[in-house]
Amino acid sequence: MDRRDFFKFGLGGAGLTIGESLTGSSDSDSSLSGNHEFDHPWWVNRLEEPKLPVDDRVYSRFNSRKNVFGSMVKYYGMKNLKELRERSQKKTQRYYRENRPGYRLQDRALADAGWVISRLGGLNRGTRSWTRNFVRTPQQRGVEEYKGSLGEAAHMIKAAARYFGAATVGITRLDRRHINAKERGKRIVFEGVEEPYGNKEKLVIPDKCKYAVSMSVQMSLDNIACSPTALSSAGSSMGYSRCEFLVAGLTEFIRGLGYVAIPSVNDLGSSVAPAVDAGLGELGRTNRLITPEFGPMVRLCKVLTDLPLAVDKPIDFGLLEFCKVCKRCAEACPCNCLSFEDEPSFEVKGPWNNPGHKAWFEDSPQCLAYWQESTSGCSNCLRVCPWTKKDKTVIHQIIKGASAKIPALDAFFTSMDESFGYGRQRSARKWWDLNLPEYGVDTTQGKG
Ligand code: B12
Repeated sequence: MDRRDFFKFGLGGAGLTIGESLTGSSDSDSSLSGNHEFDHPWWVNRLEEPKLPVDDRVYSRFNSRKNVFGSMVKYYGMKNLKELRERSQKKTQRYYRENRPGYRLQDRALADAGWVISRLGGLNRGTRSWTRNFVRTPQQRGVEEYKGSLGEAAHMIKAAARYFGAATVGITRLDRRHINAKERGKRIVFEGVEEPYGNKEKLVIPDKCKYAVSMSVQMSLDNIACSPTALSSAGSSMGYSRCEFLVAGLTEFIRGLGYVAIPSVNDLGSSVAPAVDAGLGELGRTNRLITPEFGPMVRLCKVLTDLPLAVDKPIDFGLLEFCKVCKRCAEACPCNCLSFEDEPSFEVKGPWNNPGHKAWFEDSPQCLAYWQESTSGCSNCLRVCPWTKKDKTVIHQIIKGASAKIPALDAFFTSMDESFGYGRQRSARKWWDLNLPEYGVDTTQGKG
C-alpha cells in the first residue's frame, strides 16, 4: 500500500471518524476559540503555565558567553579547534573538486547570500538599533501617541507583524530571566529610564518595557530537506534575513506610535523561552520550539516594548507526549548530541545550558563540531521531525489533531511517518529545478 492508498483506504477512513469526533468537541470548548484570527488550529489548547516547569530557585539570567559560540576554545581546546577547522577546509576544497551537489560554488554562494539582510544588524547595531531610525514620531506629526485598549493594541501589533513577514505571532509579559545578563562584554540591565541606551559597560532596557512580542518566520522546507548541505544552510540564512526585516519593521512601526521598541533576533536573550510563554509552540526533544503549524521549521525573533498589550497564554498540543516516544531527531543526529531520555529533566549537559528549566538538553559542542565536519552546518533534527510537513492536506490536520488529543497513537504515527519516507534527505541537485514559491515558503500554510 502506498501513501495515497493508505490515506484513501486505511487510516483515512478511521482518521475522518477521529477527526469528526474531535472537531465536534472543539465547538463546545470555549478555551479553544481563543483570541481572533491569529489563533492556532482547533486541536491546540491554551494553558495558564507552560507545560515544562521552571525551578524559580535556580533559573536566572544567562551569560551568553557560555553558549558554544562564546566559549569555543574552552569547550574544544585550541588544538582540537584548529584541527577541526583545517579538516573542514580540506574537505570543502575536495567537495569543490568533486563538484558534489549541495557543496558546489552555487550552493555555498546561496547560503552566504541568504545572510544579506541579517548582516545589517547586531546587538543595538544597524537594523537592530535600540533607538529610532527614521520613522516620524507622533510629536513630529503634531498628534498624541497611539491610544487603544490592550486588545486593540495587540490586534494591531499582530497585523503589523504578519505584514512584515511573521508566520505566527504571540505576546507575553516579559520574563526578565529570559534576557541575557551579559553579552559582548556588556552587562544588560533594567533601569527606570524613558529610552533604552548603551555605553561601554552596559546596555539599558527601560523598566517600563514589560512586553515581548514573539514571532516565528518559516524556513523553506525544500531547503532544510537537503540537510546537511549548503542548501539547508541557505534555509537558515534566509530565515535570519527575514527575521531581521521583520524586527526592524515592527520596531520602527511601534516607535512611530510613540512607544519604545527593542528589536532582537539571536541577541539579547532566549528567543525560545518567550515563544513558549507567548504560546507559539512547545519545547521539543530538539531543545527548540516546535509549533503546531510548522513543526520545528521556524526561526524566531522578538521585540520588547512598553506599548501596553493583551497577552497570550502558553499552549499544549500534545507535543511533549509525542516527543517522549518519537526520538527521530535524536536518531537522525549525526553527532549523537540530542537526548534519548524518555523524560525531559532539570539536569543540564554542560555549562552551555542554562540550568533551572526542564528540557531535553543537548550536547551543543558536538552539534557545532559537526557543522565543521559537514562543512556546511546541519538541520537533520528539523528535517526528520514528523511535525515538519509541507502540505496542509486534511489527513495531516487530522493526524496532528489526533496526536494532540490521543497520545496513545503517537508511536504509531511516528513509525508510519518514517515508513512513508518523510524526512529523508532530498536531492540537492534537483533543488535548483524546483519551481519555488516566494522565499521558498508557502505563506498560506498553517492557516487552514
Ligand atoms: C547558541 C545557539 C546554538 C548552539 C547551541 C546552544 C548552546 N547551548 O550553545 C548551536 C550552534 C549548537 C545551535 C544549534 C542549533 N540551533 Co541554535 N541557537 C543558539 C542561540 C543563538 C542562543 C541559544 C543559547 O544561548 N542557548 C544557551 C542556553 C540558554 O541553552 P539551554 O539552557 O539549553 O536552553 C535552550 C532551550 O531550552 C531554550 N531555552 C532557553 N532558556 C529557556 C527557558 C525556558 C523556560 C524554556 C522553556 C526554554 C528555554 O533555548 C535554548 C536554545 O539553545 C539561539 C537564539 C536565541 N537567542 O535563542 C539559536 C536558536 C535556539 N537555534 C535555533 C536552531 C534552529 C538551531 C539548529 C536547528 C540549527 C539550524 N539548522 O538552524 C541547531 C539545533 C541543535 C539542537 N537541536 O540541539 C533556533 C531555534 C528555533 C526554534 N524553532 O526553536 C534559534 C532560536 C535561532 C533562531 N533565531 O531561530 N544553536
